[in-house]
Formats: sequence, structure tokens, C-alpha cells
Amino acid sequence: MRYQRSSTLFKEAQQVIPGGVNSPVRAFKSVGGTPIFVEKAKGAYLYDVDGNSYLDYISSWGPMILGHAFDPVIEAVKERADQGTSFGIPTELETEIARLALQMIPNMDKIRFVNSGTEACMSAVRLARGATRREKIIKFKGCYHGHSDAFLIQAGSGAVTFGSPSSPGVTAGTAKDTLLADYNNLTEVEQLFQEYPEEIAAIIVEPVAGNMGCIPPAEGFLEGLRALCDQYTSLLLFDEVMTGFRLAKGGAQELLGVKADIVTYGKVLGGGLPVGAFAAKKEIMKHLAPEGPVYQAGTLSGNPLAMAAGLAMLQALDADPLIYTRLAEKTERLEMGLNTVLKNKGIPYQINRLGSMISLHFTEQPVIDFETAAMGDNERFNFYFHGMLNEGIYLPPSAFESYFLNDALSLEDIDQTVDSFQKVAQKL
Ligand code: HOZ
Repeated sequence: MRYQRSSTLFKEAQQVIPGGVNSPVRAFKSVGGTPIFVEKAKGAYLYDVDGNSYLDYISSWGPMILGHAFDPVIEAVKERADQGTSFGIPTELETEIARLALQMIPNMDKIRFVNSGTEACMSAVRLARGATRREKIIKFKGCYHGHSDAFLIQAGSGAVTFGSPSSPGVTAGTAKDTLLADYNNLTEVEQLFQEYPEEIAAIIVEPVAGNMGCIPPAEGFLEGLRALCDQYTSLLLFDEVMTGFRLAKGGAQELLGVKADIVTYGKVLGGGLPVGAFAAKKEIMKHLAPEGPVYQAGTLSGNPLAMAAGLAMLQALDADPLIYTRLAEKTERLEMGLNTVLKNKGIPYQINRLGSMISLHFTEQPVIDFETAAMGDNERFNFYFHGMLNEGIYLPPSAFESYFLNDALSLEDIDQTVDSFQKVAQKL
């Protein structure tokens, strides 16, 4: 059986880990079947414990933008490990990566490192509240900013995949301060500001949504948010955990030309180790402990292994002027291939793409927000997912996730993926 050992390992894991996984989407619950257990990965390929190989289109949900086990990152981690793995005392490395990150991203003076995207968004909202002395935030339905309480209200990603977009365990007291609007709908945001003109600390938004599939912002949407924040002296918080260092060196701020007040990072920034960060102008950052009273801390924050991996990753991206063009071209080739296969089949579908983020929804209507993303044909998606998996192509196991391409994927790999899709599509 193709997934024999994975299946055994999954059963064993379920005895000791809730659902057998440490992050829900991995369990394949929405697409059915057994999750594959990975043995190792190199470049564009994953290798599972049953000896199967896969072209990987999730790249660890973003971080492995240069492919798996990227040599400079691996070398940096090995070298650093020999000198000790955690001190809880500052290292020079932290200043080095902070300097480079701030040089690559536009518009920010200081950056604080944490251990995950969740932590980054949670801390950034606290900073926004502390700096403005206001309590409410606006978030968009289907956007996902990690699993902190304030964000698990109409959230995307695994939360919606498993039917709990508003999780039990989040108190009514917390939920009342998270105001909701539809993604790409400025009118709703404007109405919220009219209702609470002096209570909104920040708007938090994925500048390109990646947790309900990939949904690029409509023309003028981010600019409109910027203007409303200026008008009501609220802060604009971009969650660039997915888009940071992926869509451009300077992320979505650079690619889309809109400036935020606070930006969160993760994924690519850590080169595959657990790193998150939030950056802001110094007038905002001065509120953060130990400079100011807004508290945030972490024993493993700025961990030397994580900082070494992140620094090696940023250096590689910074040194390659064509990386983002190449990634976008590869993703466009995939988009064209999928379109060619699907266009004569008479199946409703939508492909959304920006840079190296892309997703396919089996639905008639353009996918512009959570409501339209949720209209997709789940049965067809599941068939597509498993068909591709059997062909040796690893895609996100949920329609509510974006693909993240990596630069180790060759044009031949993309063409092979399209050939596989051609076979799978015959039975769609
Ligand atoms: N929430 C992540 C995707 N948006 C999935 C993380 C994981 O399962 O590793």
C-alpha cells in the first residue's frame, strides 16, 4: 500500500497527540485519507516514510522559498549549534538580522523578534492598543492571524477548514473588541469607523489574503484602509507573515505600494526555524517594553539557531535581484498550465494568483472574500487533492490555503505538475 507506514505512524500519533498532529490542517481531515509522514526533503522534493517522493507546493507553508534544506541555511544552523543553542542573553546576531531585515523592508525603524507568526500578530495588536489607548480592532472575515483569542473570530485557515471559524474558548469579552468586515469591502470598514470613531486601535489585514485560498486585494482596497486609518488616527497593521520577504524583498508594502504602521513577519524570515517578528516606526515602538510599558517577552525570542537560519535566508534573498521575478514567472507558468487544462472542461473554477502565491477554487464566482471562497465544490477539491497526491504532487490539503512556490521548482517540474493535472482532470 502506497501510504502504509504513514498510516501506521498516524495511528500511533493519534494515541498521544490530539488528532495525531501538532497543527490541524496537516491531519487531512477535510480532504480525508491519511496524512503523509515526511522523512526528509531537499530542493523542490519531499520524501515520505513509505519511499514516495513529491513535488512540494506548500514549502512548509511559505518558509522554504528557496527550496528545502537550502545549503547556506543548513550550514549556518550547524555552525551556530556548535556554539550553544540558547542563552536568554543578547547576541550580536540579533542586531545583524534586524539591520538586514529593516534594510530590506520599507518604512520601518525597529523590529522585535518572537517565535511565531501568532505571537507576532498578538504582540503587534497589544502594541497598537497600548500606543493608541484604544481597545477595538477591525479584522476581516476569513483572514487568519494565528490562533490568539482576538483573531479566532470568523478566522480562515484551519479554523474554517474544521468548522470553527469562531473557536470555543474565546470569551465574549474578547470577541466584543474584534469588529468584522468582509475582505475587499471598504464600505463596511467605513461604517465601523462611523460607529466607533474613537475606539478603533487598528485594522489588521493580510495585504494579500492567504488563508482562504489566495485572494489579492481589490484595486484601492489597501489604499482605502490607509486613508481611513489616517482619518480616524487608527493604526494600519499588515500581517505579512505569509507575504513578507515572499512577494518582494519588502513584501506587500513594497509590491503594492501601501505603507502600514506596524507589520508582522514570520515564515520566510526564519528560514524554516520558528521565528516571527513585528516592525514599526520608532514613535510606535517606543511604547514597547523595556522602552515603554507595553509588555512582551520570550525566553527563546532571538534564539541563535533561528537567527542564524533567518540571517542566511535573508542574505540569500537580498543577494539575488531576480528571485522574485523568477518565482512569479514559475507561478504564472503553473497558472497558465492549469488554465489550459481546465478551460475546455466545462467545470466552474477560479484561479487567483499574486507573485508566488496561487490557489484554485472550483466555483463559478470570482473569489474575492470569505463568502465567495466558501462557495467552492469541496468534493471536487478533495478528488483533485488526492489525485495530485497520488501523482506525487503535494498541494495544500484544504481549499482555504494558498500554495507557496519555491525557487527550487524547475520549469520542468512545473510542466510535470501540469501533465499530472491533465491526468487527474480527466476524472474531475
Ligand atoms: N495555519 C497554517 C496555514 N495557514 C498551517 C500550519 C501547519 O499546519 O503547519
